Amino acid sequence: MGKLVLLGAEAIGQAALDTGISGIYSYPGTPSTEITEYVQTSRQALENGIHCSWSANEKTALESALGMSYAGKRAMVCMKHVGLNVAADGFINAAITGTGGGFIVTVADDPSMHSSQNEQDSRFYADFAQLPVLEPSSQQEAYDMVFAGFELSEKFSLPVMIRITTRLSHSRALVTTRSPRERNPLKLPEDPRQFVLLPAIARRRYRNLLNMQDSLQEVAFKSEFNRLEAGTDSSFGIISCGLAYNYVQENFSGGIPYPILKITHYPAPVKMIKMLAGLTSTVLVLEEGYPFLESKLRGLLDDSGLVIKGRLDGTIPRDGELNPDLVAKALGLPVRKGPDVPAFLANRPPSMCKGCGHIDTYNALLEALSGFDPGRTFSDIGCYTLAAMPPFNAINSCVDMGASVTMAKGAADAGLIPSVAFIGDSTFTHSGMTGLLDAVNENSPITVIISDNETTGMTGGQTSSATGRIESICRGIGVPDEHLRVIVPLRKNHDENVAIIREELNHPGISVIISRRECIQTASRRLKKQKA
Ligand SMILES: Cc1ncc(C[n+]2csc(CCOP(=O)(O)OP(=O)(O)O)c2C)c(N)n1
Ligand code: SF4
Repeated sequence: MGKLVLLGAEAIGQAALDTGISGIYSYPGTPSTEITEYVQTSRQALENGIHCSWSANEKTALESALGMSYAGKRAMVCMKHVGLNVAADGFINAAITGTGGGFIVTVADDPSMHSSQNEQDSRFYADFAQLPVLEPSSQQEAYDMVFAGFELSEKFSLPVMIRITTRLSHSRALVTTRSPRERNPLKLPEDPRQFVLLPAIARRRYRNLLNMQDSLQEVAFKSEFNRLEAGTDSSFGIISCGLAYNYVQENFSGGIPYPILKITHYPAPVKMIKMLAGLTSTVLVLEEGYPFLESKLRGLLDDSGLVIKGRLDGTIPRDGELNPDLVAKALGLPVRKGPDVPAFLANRPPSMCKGCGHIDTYNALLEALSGFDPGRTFSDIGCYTLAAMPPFNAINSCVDMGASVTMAKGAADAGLIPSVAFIGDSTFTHSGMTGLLDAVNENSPITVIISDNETTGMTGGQTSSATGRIESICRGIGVPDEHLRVIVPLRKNHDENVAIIREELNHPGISVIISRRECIQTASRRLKKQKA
C-alpha cells in the first residue's frame, strides 16, 4: 500500500500495473494518452517486461490486447472515444467470443470537444455490445475500478469497459495504491473453437452473452460502487453517473440532503432505480455526455407518474461538459462565483508552431494550386488541420482519421481533378494506407501529400508507427516510383517544392509526395535528451 498524487489517467495506468497486466495497447488520443505514457515511463513496467509500445491504430491495439487475453494474460487497451469507432468491430465481437485473461477496454470521452471532433458517449457502445461499464467518480475509484474490472472480466470471461472523461483524466488527487498482484500464467481457452466466430459457434456464444445479462444486472446491484443514499429531504431525488457524483458532493459541503443513487457500475441497476423512484416523485439525472440513462428511464418509468429531469427536458444543457455550476443551477442552489480567470490564461486559438514543416508544405501547396479553382484539398487529423484557419485557409475537409485520401479519391471519381489529400505520417499508417490502396488500384488522379514530421505531433510527440519506412510502404502499396516524390519543406526549397507539387497535380493518375522534416518540438526534446 502506498499513496500517490495521480491524474485520473495515471491512476488507471498505475492500477493496471498493480493488477498484474502483461500488456497495455493503445493509440494516442486526448484525453486517454497519459495512461499509456505513464506505463511507458514506469520502472515497474520496465522491470516486469510489460508490453507498452504504441499500436498503429485503435483496432490493432484492441485486437492485440484481445490476443493477449486469449493467451490467458491480463491486458488493457486504451483509446479516446472516437478511437472506439475504429475498434468497434473487434469490440462488439469480443463480447461474443468472450475473453481469457482479464480484458479491460479503457475509453476516454471528451464532452465539450476540448480536443475532439465530436462528444460521443462510449456507454452506448458498451450497451450495444451488452458489456459492463465502470465509470469512476474520482481518481481513487479509477484506481480501484481497474482491480474490480479485471475481477469482473475474469469472472464472466467478458471484456469490461472503463469509461472516463476529460476532467477526471486530467485532474489530480491522492490515490491509495495496493500491493502488486502476480501476473497470470499462459492459458489457452478450454474450447479451442471458442474464438472462432463461424455462425454456429457465434450463435451459441451470443446466447451465452444474453444468458449472462441477468447476472450482470445482479452484480451491478450488489456492486461496491453503486450506492443509494437515503437523504433527509425527499422532495426530489438524484441519479448521478460517474463524475457527476463528485459535482453533487461539491455543492453540499454538509452532506447531500436528497436521496441520491450513485451509479458508477453498469448495467444500471434497475432494482436500485426503482427503489429511488419509490422515495420521491421527481428525479434529476446527472450524467456526463449524452442522456444515456435518462432516455432509458423515460422508457422504464414513464407510467409511474415520476417527473424526470435532466438533459432531455432542458434542466441541464443537452450538449457540453457537466460542471459543479450546472449541477448547482439544476438543484436550485446559488452558483458560487470563483475568481476571474487571469487574462494570460484566457483561451487562445490553437495554431501551428512557428517554424513547423507543415507550414512550408502548405505554402508550397497553396502556390502550386494557384492555377486551380479552390475547394479541392481534403485534410486529415493532426497539427496540419490547423491550416483550416487564416492565414492559410488551406483545407476543405477534416472528418475522421484516414478520410483525406479516400475523400480525395471520391471527389476525383466525381470529376474534381486534381484532388489533393493532406495527411500526416501517423494518420497515414493509422488508416490512410488502405485508402491509398483503393486509389492505386484505380490509378485515381489524386495527389497525396504525406507531411511526415516523424512523430505523432498533435497528441504530444509519441512515436509514429512507420518512421523511416513511408517510401517503402507506398512502393509496396503500388505507387509508381516516378510519382513517389520526396521534398524537404524548408523556405530555401520553396520554388523547387512548388514545381514538384505542380508536376504531380498535373499527372492524371495517383501520385504521392512525402514532405519530410522532423517536428521542431520533437527535435528540441530529442536534442535536450541527447545533451543530458
Ligand atoms: C480515431 C482517432 N484516434 C486518435 C485521434 C487523436 N489524434 C488526433 S491527430 C492524431 C495524430 C496526428 O499525427 P500525424 O498525422 O502524424 O500528424 P501531426 O500531428 O504529427 O502533424 C491523433 C492521434 C483522433 N482524432 N481520432
Ligand atoms: S507540434 Fe510539431 S508538428 Fe505540431 S505544429 Fe508544432 S512543430 Fe508542427
